Amino acid sequence: MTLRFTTAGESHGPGLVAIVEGMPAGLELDREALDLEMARRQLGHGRGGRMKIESDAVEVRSGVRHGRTLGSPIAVLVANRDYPNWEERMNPWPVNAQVEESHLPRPGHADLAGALKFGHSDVRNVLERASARETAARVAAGSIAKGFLSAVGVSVHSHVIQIASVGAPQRDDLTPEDFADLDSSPVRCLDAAASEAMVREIDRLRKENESLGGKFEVRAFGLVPGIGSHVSWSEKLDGRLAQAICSIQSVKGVSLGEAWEVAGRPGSEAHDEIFWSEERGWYRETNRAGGLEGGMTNGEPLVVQAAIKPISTLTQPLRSVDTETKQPTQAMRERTDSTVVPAAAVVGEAMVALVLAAAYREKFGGDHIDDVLAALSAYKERIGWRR
Ligand code: EPS
Repeated sequence: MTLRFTTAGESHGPGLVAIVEGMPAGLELDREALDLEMARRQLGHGRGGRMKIESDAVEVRSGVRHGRTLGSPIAVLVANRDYPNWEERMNPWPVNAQVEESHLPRPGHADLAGALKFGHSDVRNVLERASARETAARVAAGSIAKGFLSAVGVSVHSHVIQIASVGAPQRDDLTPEDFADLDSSPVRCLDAAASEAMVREIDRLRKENESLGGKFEVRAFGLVPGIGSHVSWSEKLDGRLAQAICSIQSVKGVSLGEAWEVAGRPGSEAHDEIFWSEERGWYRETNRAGGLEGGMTNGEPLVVQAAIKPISTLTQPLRSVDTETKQPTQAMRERTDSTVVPAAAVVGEAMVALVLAAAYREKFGGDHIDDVLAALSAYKERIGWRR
């Protein structure tokens, strides 16, 4: 048994859909927790006007009854409240109106390659799906994965570690409790001084018609060793996490543990020495590997970082070419966000949760959540895992 999910939906269409397949039956889902995840993705200094329109809520259409999963596919809907303003332009059916096409692709966006590939003269047919609005559906799916992970003792958290050139100090000692009040930070950064500097930088660059990128980190706690596998490339958890994170709109780089730092260090300072004690069982005193060795979890917290490029919709557009006339022009100018790094961090949590939940489903199987818990408990017993 694995866990699969897919999303559907355009940014200004009627709404978004996610289907999550492979959850065990009997898992209790918390409706408020689902809606809280959706709201967390909408936070963050630097969002644009659209977030004042949307107020995302998950509507469960199947797979759950009276708060518990049935073991059948779970379908969720997230409405686009902006749709009534776009009903002519985005109607699934023909309309009695002249709908203007967009021919001005943005550098850095899917616009040009997507229009060429799919044969669209209107680049809106590409940008509507490429839009990061789709991540609302991922967070809906991820919130279900988080519900499953919580039952197996795993929690997933994120924080922003850089916006534009403003970085936060690196912390190695984080625990789940450190993330408790993080959503009250306007940029979801754990360091108060860096947080203020990030807000100032967003305001400064926004006035200069610039967009901003940055970095976020996702950490997962409570993992047992041996999730993922060393035996086949497609089962290696490192690769699965990298794919999931890099599939998030605007993410251009991913690092697992201290990847970029250890590349420059001697081997003796690159790894995490192995210890065992009666009280703790297996443990490490460092976590340079970010909880991953040989494509598997090693029982230490998972640490994943992502680099995000600045949004490609600019209020002072870059040079482009009109796809119809082939004349030089400026890229399209649209309502947009200045930065999405705080929101992307929440999306990163969802993607990590979905990858981890899938790997747990593969390892422990089970049709009912109690089967999963029994298999997990037997495994912990066999390997002598004491955490
Ligand atoms: C997005 C552009 C903006 C963002 C949107 C992603 O939307 P609009 O074009 O309607 O102003 O607000 O993100 C969301 C709607 C969301 O829910 O995250 C883009 O082009 O990627």
